[in-house]
Amino acid sequence: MSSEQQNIFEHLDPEEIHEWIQSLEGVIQRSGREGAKVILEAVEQRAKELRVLYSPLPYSPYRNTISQHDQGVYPGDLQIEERITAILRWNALAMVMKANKNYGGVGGHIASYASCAEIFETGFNHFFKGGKDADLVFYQPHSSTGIYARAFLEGRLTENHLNNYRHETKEDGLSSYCHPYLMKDFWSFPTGSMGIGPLSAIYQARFLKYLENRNLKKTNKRVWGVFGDGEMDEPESLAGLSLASRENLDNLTFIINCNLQRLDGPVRGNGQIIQELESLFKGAGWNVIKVLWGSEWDKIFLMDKNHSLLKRFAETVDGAYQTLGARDGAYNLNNFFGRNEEALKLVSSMTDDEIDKLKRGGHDFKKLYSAFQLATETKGRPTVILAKTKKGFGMGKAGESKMTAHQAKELDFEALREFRNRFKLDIPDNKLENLEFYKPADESDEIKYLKQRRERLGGFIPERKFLKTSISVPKLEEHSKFLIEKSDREYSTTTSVIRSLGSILKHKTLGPKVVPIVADEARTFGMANLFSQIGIYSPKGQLYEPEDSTSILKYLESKDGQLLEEGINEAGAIASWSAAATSYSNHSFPMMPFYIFYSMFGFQRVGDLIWAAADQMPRGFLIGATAGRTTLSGEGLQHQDGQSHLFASTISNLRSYDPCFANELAIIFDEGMRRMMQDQIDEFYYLTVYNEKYSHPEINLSNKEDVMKGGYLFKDNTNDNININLMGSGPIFRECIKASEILKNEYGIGSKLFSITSYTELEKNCRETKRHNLYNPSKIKKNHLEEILGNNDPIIATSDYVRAYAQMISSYCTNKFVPMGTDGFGRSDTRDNLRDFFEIDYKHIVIESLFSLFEERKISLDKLEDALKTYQFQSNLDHPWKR
Ligand SMILES: Cc1ncc(C[n+]2csc(CCOP(=O)(O)OP(=O)(O)O)c2C)c(N)n1
Repeated sequence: MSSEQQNIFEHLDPEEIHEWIQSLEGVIQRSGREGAKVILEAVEQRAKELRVLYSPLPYSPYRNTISQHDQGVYPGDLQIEERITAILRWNALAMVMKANKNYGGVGGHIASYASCAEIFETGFNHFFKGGKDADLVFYQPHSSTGIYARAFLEGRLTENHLNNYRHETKEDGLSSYCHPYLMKDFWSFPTGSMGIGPLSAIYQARFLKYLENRNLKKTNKRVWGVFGDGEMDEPESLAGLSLASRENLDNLTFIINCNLQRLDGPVRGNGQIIQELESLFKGAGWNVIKVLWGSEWDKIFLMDKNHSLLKRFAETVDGAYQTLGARDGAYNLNNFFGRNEEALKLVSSMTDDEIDKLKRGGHDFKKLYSAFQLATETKGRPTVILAKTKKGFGMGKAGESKMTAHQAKELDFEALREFRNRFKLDIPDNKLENLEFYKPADESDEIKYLKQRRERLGGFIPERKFLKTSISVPKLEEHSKFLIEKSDREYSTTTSVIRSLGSILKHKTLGPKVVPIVADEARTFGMANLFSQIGIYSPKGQLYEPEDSTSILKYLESKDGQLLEEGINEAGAIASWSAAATSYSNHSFPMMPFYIFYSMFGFQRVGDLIWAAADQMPRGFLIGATAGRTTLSGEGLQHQDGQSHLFASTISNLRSYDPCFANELAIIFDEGMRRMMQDQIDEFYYLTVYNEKYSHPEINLSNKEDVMKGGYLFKDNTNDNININLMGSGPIFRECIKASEILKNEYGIGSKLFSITSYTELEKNCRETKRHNLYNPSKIKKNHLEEILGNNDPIIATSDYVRAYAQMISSYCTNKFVPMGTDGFGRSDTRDNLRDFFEIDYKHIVIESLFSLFEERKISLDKLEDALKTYQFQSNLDHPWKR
């Protein structure tokens, strides 16, 4: 209450306030709480209309959303579940301690899982479905040990596995966090990089609805995401919240493990993260369920007629809650209850020990169960459960609620004994000291119960298991027919790939599998015709008449629309792409996403999301359009991409290409589709396409293999005297063609012209050959570069990307190698001016060629100096990358 409000409040007639409260209580007696709610909502609405209430508090009191009265009966066996959880806690802890003891320094965390063991066990025993229609669960990464510990009890992992936690180069090694690439049968979603899990979970839930609304596949799957409260600071964690409610994703539940701590300390020392998150999620339209206090608090709440507890909760900030959590009952009595006389009276009959045992809601199965249950029953919107927990719960002095909890990797023997006693574990001292894993016999109640529960829910999770389904791909001549019909028409590679996509979309079996995705750039890339052809996905259909309704290219939104228009949201678009690209593994239902974006706003902008997608072994196309530092002529520094290929080259299951001509592009597109969809190879594709228009040669399938390997001999312009090799990728290859003619006509120098479709793929081939030769010196092979070269003349290699791109292949041949590139900040100008500025145009290719031949003593200094005069280079200026 502000001081102004306080002042008004003090001057109101207390009797009047009392009467209002009494009449509310009367309504509750007569019409129940639901009736009272309806009346209050009507009053609130009127108050808003009269501008009396215009910004009611965006959060509710600091207590459980579900009252004890509404909680329902717990359907599980609490005692057994508690015993199982205790065993899991122990094995998870022992795993980390052992790993650090045995092979030191590999890290691992104890405190995170300690805080969310009950959250996971509620899910595993009662909600997370397994089997054919398994739910998609995102696991808080630092809790992976608890998930391994469970799989150990289930008999899916052995003691050997647990002994090799974080020993990932070993065959039985368990990965630090949830990494599908490293444990292909186990994990499905990587969550190690904070923020990516929440965003991905939302788009996975949305993709399930997309499949259903397009009548492709109906499932009963739900998406669950367990995330840390600290993780919610990441912009990506929050980026998809409004989409989730806008699209009514009632198949989605987040459980935020609010242990009020992150790595360095409290999440919001001076605030209340739970209230903050409640406002955020509520504002975004989510159903919010708070699980703050355990069952031991129920009786105290019942006695608290004047809400003294709520008052104390409201005035206690997270930093204080953490301290209270770390201290004993006596401290809590004095420093929490003791600060309010009424509150103190409520616990007057309790001992310090009883006060110490007052649990937070996130450690109470009954409270958690009712929240999970309500989440599954909520229709029309997603639910977030804000579960208040304690970081390092059970770690005692070694970590419970301590500032240093996150980094704690061991407990001393005394602390281990305390831990054992607290959780009533049947582990003798010697086994405790040796950190022996504990597994009850198969016929024990615990193991039987745990297995029964999983059986009832369909099977074990996490498990990455899917049916392999091959989708046939039409012949190249069918989907890119326009390339076979000879035409001198000039068009860009962007137009070319969109035309191929258009044909694929019409294909009977593959067409419906395509998921075109844009981030508000469809018109930029000439895809506006797709709006009406395949429709824009919108679960609400189209509730308005579009402005262009009379046009055949009208903006058409529909429930079964195919195109995903993600808005100006590259992070969301890539998460959406990942969901479609992993449909083959998550739903045994392959789809082929095709996300086209400004290449500058791809890897650079959302590189970590692409990295996480790669971890999931996606299948699909990423199309970096308006590519190149100089080919995108007008947009300037933040738009002109000269580096994405370098980022792309670091991802091993990504095949990236930078073709110049439409025929090369069609070959790559065709081969990519065939390999991913038909042959089901775990790789994905990044293709850069440009907006420069020029004519393209006819398709020549004899080059197909070389195109895929990264380059081929485009034209042999050599003579019997002096020669050079000119290599180029993307539209800059055309500068090489021009340079080749000038070298021939004006300087009598011959050249071999190599169209490089991918320096990255070429480098991979060379790298592999090099390794083969290293281990097989008697069976030396030539790499693809040497095979196509067949000479030892100098190589001038260029592209519309930074020099390092072409340079990747420089060490794999003995030829003198001169890389050229567009290093430096981009800027707006015409293409010609930019290529001149970045010193990659035909003139600079000519001069670099002459210079390297001069260095090889094949041409004279006079000839070189004449050429320098001809072109009048601005050698007095700084290098372009410094300007
Ligand atoms: C993008 C990113 N930044 C930083 C980290 C390092 N990191 C790992 S855990 C952690 C704190 C997590 O806190 P919270 O989400 O509250 O989880 P808790 O362990 O407290 O349950 C941080 C900063 C990371 N993994 N990813």
